[in-house]
Parts: sequence; structure tokens; C-alpha cells
Amino acid sequence: MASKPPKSDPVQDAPQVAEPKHAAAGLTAIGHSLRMAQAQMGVKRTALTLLNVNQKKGFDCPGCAWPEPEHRHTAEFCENGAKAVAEEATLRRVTPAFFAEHSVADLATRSGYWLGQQGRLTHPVYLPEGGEHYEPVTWERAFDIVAEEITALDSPDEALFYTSGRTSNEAAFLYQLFARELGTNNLPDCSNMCHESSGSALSETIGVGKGSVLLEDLYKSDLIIVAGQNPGTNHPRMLSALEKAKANGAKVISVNPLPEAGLERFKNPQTPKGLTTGASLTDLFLQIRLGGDQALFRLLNKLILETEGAVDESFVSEHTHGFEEFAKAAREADWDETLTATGLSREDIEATLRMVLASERTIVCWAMGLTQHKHSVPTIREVVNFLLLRGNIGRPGAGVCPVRGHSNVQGDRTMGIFERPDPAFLDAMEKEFGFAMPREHGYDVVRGIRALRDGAAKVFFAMGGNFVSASPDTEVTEAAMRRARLTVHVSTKLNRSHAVTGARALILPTLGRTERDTQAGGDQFVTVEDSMGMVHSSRGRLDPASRHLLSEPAIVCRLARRVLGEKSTVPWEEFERDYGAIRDRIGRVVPGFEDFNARVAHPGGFTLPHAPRDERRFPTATGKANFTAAPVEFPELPEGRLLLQTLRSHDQYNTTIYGLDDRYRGIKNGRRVVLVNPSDARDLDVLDGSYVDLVGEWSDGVERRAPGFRVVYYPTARGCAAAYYPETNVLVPLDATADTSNTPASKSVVVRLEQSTAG
Ligand SMILES: Nc1nc2c(c(=O)[nH]1)N[C@H]1C(S)=C(S)[C@@H](COP(=O)(O)OP(=O)(O)OC[C@H]3O[C@@H](n4cnc5c(=O)[nH]c(N)nc54)[C@H](O)[C@@H]3O)O[C@H]1N2
Ligand SMILES: Nc1nc2c(c(=O)[nH]1)N[C@H]1C(S)=C(S)[C@@H](COP(=O)(O)OP(=O)(O)OC[C@H]3O[C@@H](n4cnc5c(=O)[nH]c(N)nc54)[C@H](O)[C@@H]3O)O[C@H]1N2
Ligand SMILES: [Mo]
Repeated sequence: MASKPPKSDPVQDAPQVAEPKHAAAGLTAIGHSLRMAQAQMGVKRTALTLLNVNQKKGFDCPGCAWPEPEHRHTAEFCENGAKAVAEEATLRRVTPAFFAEHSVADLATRSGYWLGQQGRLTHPVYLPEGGEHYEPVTWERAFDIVAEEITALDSPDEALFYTSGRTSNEAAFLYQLFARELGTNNLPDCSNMCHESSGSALSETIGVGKGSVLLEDLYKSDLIIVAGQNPGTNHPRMLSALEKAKANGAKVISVNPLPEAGLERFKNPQTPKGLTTGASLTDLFLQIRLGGDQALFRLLNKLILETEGAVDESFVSEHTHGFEEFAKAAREADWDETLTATGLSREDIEATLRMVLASERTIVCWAMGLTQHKHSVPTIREVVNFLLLRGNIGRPGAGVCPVRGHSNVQGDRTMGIFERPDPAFLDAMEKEFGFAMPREHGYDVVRGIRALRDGAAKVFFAMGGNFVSASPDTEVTEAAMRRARLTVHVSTKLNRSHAVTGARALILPTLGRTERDTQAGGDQFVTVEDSMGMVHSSRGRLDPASRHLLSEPAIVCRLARRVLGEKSTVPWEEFERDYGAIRDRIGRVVPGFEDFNARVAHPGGFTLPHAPRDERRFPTATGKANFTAAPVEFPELPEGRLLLQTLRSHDQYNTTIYGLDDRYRGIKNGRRVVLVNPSDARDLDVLDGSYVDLVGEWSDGVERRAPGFRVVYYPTARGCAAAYYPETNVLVPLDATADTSNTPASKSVVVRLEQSTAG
């Protein structure tokens, strides 16, 4: 039997703290995930769904974008994948009766955890202007309402079309087609808050905004540097790949302000041996200060340059551009400055250098620890410099590996979900569909919030996600949303964005990955692209959560027909009927997808081409891989302050909170905790177990406060603190973003701790 959702809220946040764990996964993890899954789905459904995750004929795990290995285990999922599936396949339901009982004002007082625990949305619902409750609405009326508001706009650029990264390739392609036929490039997406810095840095330097390694490359590598990433929690299946790489002789360096359990030790739940032993994955742990990575890689580059024979001269002369200017800047790297920026010792860096020089094939993997700083783009460019120096791009076992988050975030971008589309993509779209595409750049997330705030955007439409909670500067974002004429969310589950609405609001419930998708043309499947450019199909088997749900592609098709009417030249009905017809068009528009339907029919799918990886061809402006030479930056920390990173606990998926524990970090039953180095805490005179307010300090002088956090003494790097997102998004200023990529700098927020008034 599945259990009922929690009745009371706010959920008691009473953190208990124990010693952090040194090992990740293993039997405990499986037991833990099964318990969570059974509470949501019951025993039988748990078995049925979990056996289908990531199997060749099953559905793609909505957990993360890590690729599936060629030889799959019967249970090719991890603890967090199981939680993500349980969250979607839950038997709990949010029906019209629920909305009759709970007003929008009531929902706005609830925690994200409570909202998510209520279950799957079953009916389209509408909040009329001045209304207090959502009420059931027909799909026809819902589309009429969107059409009314869009038609009333002075320009299509007053509408925003947000995407979260779970949307399939098919739905994403249709969605951008609709926005562009309407006449706007306003397609902000979660990538803007996530790996945008990686895309910006990589397109400029290697000519392709995606990673250059395949799973096989990890297995062939000599050295894997994992910087700014917590795979034990966020990409658990990556640990199996690291384990295999190590068995083949690879070394692993982890660069992180926190000692993360998965990287210390890992017990592979899929091998009997792993259950008991648990090997240490990390050979060298560099406990770096937040934002110190650019300085670290710059100094390593200087040291490589100074080592006889260490530079791959022939690669550099044949394939790269800008070496001289870069080398000049790198030679100026300063030891003292680097030690200050990184908090590392000379010995740490010398040990790293020895491992780097001993490696013929090096990979650097990274995630949010590198992308969410003001200087993230130059940081990632410095990583590219580092790899280029020794010819580590376009060689087996070597390369750049940005590890993506959402399971199809990379595919959505490939399908054209981008506010600054490539002109070549628009040309191909025009050729295929026969009408002019808008060319002016649209709004990204941060610019979109400003547009709503300033009244320049009036309609907000979201294909999935939880915009209000995921975005920075919660108060500013919420006020901006409330100014909209209409907010629309295509969602599977309830979240805070449904409670912070424009004058009118709609919730459009949709199918999840695990569910059968039947259209007039029969049962459909969709496709996704993982973090390594592998495209494959995903087919759900469960009965839909309610018979009133529409699939995402169907929603876009019906919406487009209603909004664009006779004017549209796109065969929306045909697309809704048969997703194969959508794939035919994708095949003609998007490079690498030729013959899409035939190739995706292959079990396991196919790999997209990647010029730098496949042929050492770099499609940049110079036609070569570009070295770059930006000044070294690192966050400044005023006296008596801490640098706060906002990160994920073990029991959450972004803004979806599965539970209140962060098991590997030893925290239970609460999320309002701030991890502080004991020496810093003593200097600041705060005691372990005491309660503080986190007060943000930013150049605009506005006071941003997150009240009532329990102090936890934790072995993080000096001067650095950590607390969970989204509770701390209130502290991230809207204007504090990364240069070039405009990604909110949510990993380096200057805060002071004040004795809590909230206690
Ligand atoms: N279970 C689960 N899985 C997920 C998600 C989830 O919420 N839950 N989210 C998905 C998504 S969308 C994403 S983008 C990924 C996120 O995956 P991660 O990037 O692993 O997520 P974060 O929790 O933000 O962790 C950031 C890590 O970087 C470190 N770090 C922070 N700042 C710095 C720095 O300046 N330098 C260095 N070297 N390290 C730093 C932190 O200590 C932490 O280990 O995970 C995806 N998978
Ligand atoms: N401070 C701070 N802020 C951050 C981050 C951080 O590290 N620190 N990380 C950033 C990152 S990396 C990301 S990716 C963003 C995440 O931003 P989002 O992607 O917007 O947020 P999620 O929490 O993943 O969205 C969860 C919601 O998606 C809906 N959903 C789930 N599955 C489906 C589906 O199949 N279809 C549809 N239509 N809806 C579905 C459910 O209603 C659920 O409530 O947050 C960013 N914000
Ligand atoms: Mo992400």
C-alpha cells in the first residue's frame, strides 16, 4: 500500500546532526530508495516501474543526464533515480476537490516539500482574475484563455516561453517552432541557471557547446579531474564509471570545498564486491575555496609551460589559435595569489602537477561548482586551456566533460530551445517551414524576470519546472510573476510556481516519462539526448495518472492551433497524431539527426557527431581551438563574512524535496542548516547548534535575509559556507550573474551570520 501525504505544514524543520558519511551508495541506499518508492507507489508498482528504468525498451530515467552503459544491469538506476521515478509514478492525486479545499493563498504558505508530496495533478485548472481558488476548466477553454492573452499583447515579445530540462526532443522542437511562428525568441530555460557557462565557454573555444567525451573515454583515461561536482548525490551512476576507470588504472582528483562522500568512497550496489568493500575513488582531494578554480588551473598551466617537453607542441601548432597571448598571461601566474585564491598548499599543487604530467589522457568533469560564479566562463575557458596544452581534446580517453543536470536539458538546447539561436539553425528552420524566423535575441531567465518586473513581459508560459523557486532573488522574482497578466504551467506535480501567479493562471497537467502516451496514430515514444550526446528513445508503460492528461507535444499542438489559427502553415494535427512526423522534420533541420526515425529504432539509439571529438576539427571563428587569456579572478571576502554556496541535499531533485535528510552529510530531519568551518565559526563567535540568519551583502545595498538556520560545524574550506537551494535563493541577487553566460552566481554569495531572531 502507498501511504498518504503529510497533512500538517509547515513541516517541522528540526535538523539533527551526526558525523558525515565517508562512503556513498551500497545496500543502505537501495533500502532507502525502495522505502521511499513504496510509500509513493506501493510494492507491486515499485517493482514494475523500477525494472523498466533505462532499459533499452523502457523509459529514460528522469533523474539525471548521465548516459546508460552498453551493458545494462537489470536494475540500471540509482537511489536518486528511484526517488525521481517514485515521485512521478506516485499513487497520490491532486484533484479539483483538493483545489476547492485549498485556496491559492493557502498554497502560498506551504513548503515546497508539502506541495510536492500531495501527488500528481489530474485536471487542467484555472484561476480567474480576482479568484481565490483554482477551478476545473476544459482543455478548450484553457487554450482559449492563453489565446486571449497572447492576442491582446502589443508584440509576441511580451510573452515568455520557459522550458525545464525534462521535456522530450519532440515536445521541445514543437515548442520552439510555436514560439518562433508566433514571432519571438523568448525561450529562457533552466540551462540559463545551470550549464550556460559551459556552453558559452566551450562554443567559443572548441566550437561546440557540449562535452567531448563518451563513457568509453572515461574507461580509457589516465586521469579524471572532478571539479565542482557532487556525483554521489547528483549523478550516482557516474560513480560506477569512475570505479571502472580506476580498475583500468585511472587516477581521480577531486576539487571541491567539501569532502563529498561519493568521491571519498563508493560501494557499488550493483556488484556483490562493492556491497562489502567500497574503494576510495579519490586519489587526491584538493579542498579548494569557492571560486578558486580559475587560479588553480592558471597556475597549473604555467607549471606545464615551464616543464620541458610537457606541452603537446604538434597539437598546439596544428590545431590551436592564440597560444602566444595565453602563454604570456599564464607565465605571469603568481604562486601567492593562487594560494590565497584556492586556499590550497604548495604541496597540493605540486602533487597535482605530478599526476597531470604522468597522464597521457586527461578528462576534466565539472558541474555547478564551476558554472555558477561571476567568473565561470573564464574559469571553464582556463580548463580548456589546460586540456589543449597537452593535446587532451579529440583523443580517446581525454576531453571536456560538463556533466549535465536534467535528463534532457542538452537535447532541449539541440532542438532550438535557446533565446540566442544560431543563425544557421534559423536558416534551416526557414527552409523547412517556409516562413521567416524572428532573428532578434530573446530574454534568458534573468532578463525575463526583469521584463516581467518592469511590465515589458505579460504572459509567462512554462513547459515544466518550477520557475519561481529555481530562480534567484526570490522576492524580486515572485513580485515579477505577480505582475504578469497570465501565468501558465504545464506540470506533473504541484509546486510553488502554481501559488505565485499572474492576474490569471492555468495549470495544465501532463504525462510523465513513465506513462503510456497514446495518440490518434497509436502508442508513441519520445527521444532524449544524454550528457554525452547519445540520443535514444523513451517509452513509458504505466497507465497515465489521470485520463484528463495531455502529453507535452499534444499540448503544444493544440495551443498552436488555437493561438495561430488559420495563419499557421505548420501541420500541427499531424504532429500530434504521430511523433514520427515530428522526428522527420527534426531530421531535416538539426544536423546529426538525418534519418532520425530509422536510427532511433536501434536499441540504444545513436551518438551525435562532435567535430572536436571525432576529427579534431574545431568549428570556431578562427577554425582552430582557441586558447584564451582572461585576467584571473576570485571572489573577494570582506572581513567577518563568509562566502556561501547554495547546493543540493541528498533528498531533493532541484526544487522537488523528497525528504528532509542529507544522509551523506549526516543531516537529518531538516533543511535549514548552514555548514561552517569550525575555525571560521570560532572567529565569528557562532556555536555549533546555534541558530543564525543568513544576511546577504551585495553592492546594491539591499538587505537579503534567510532567517533561522542551524549552524553545523563542517569540514568545508576556510571562509566558505554551504546551505541548501531553494531556501537560500532569496539571497542570490538577480543582478549577480556570470559574465557572458548571465547565469546567477549562486555558488558565491557574500553573507554575514546574525544571531537568529527566528530561533
Ligand atoms: N539527486 C539529484 N540529482 C540531480 C539533481 C538534484 O537536485 N538531485 N539536480 C540535477 C541538476 S539540474 C544538476 S545541474 C546537477 C547538479 O549537480 P552538482 O553540480 O553536483 O550539484 P550541487 O549540489 O549544486 O553541487 C555543487 C558541487 O560543487 C561544489 N562546489 C561549489 N562551488 C565550488 C567551487 O567554486 N569550486 C569547486 N571546485 N567546487 C565547488 C560543491 O561543494 C558541490 O560538491 O545534478 C542533477 N542531478
Ligand atoms: N540557488 C540556486 N538556484 C538554482 C540552482 C542552484 O544550484 N542554486 N540550480 C539551478 C539549476 S542547475 C537548475 S537546472 C534549475 C532547475 O529549475 P527547474 O527545472 O525549473 O526546476 P525543477 O525543480 O527541476 O522543476 C520541478 C517541477 O517540474 C515539473 N515536472 C517534473 N517532471 C515533469 C515532466 O515530465 N513534464 C513537465 N511538464 N513537468 C514536469 C514538476 O511540476 C516539478 O514540480 O534551478 C537552478 N536554481
Ligand atoms: Mo541543472
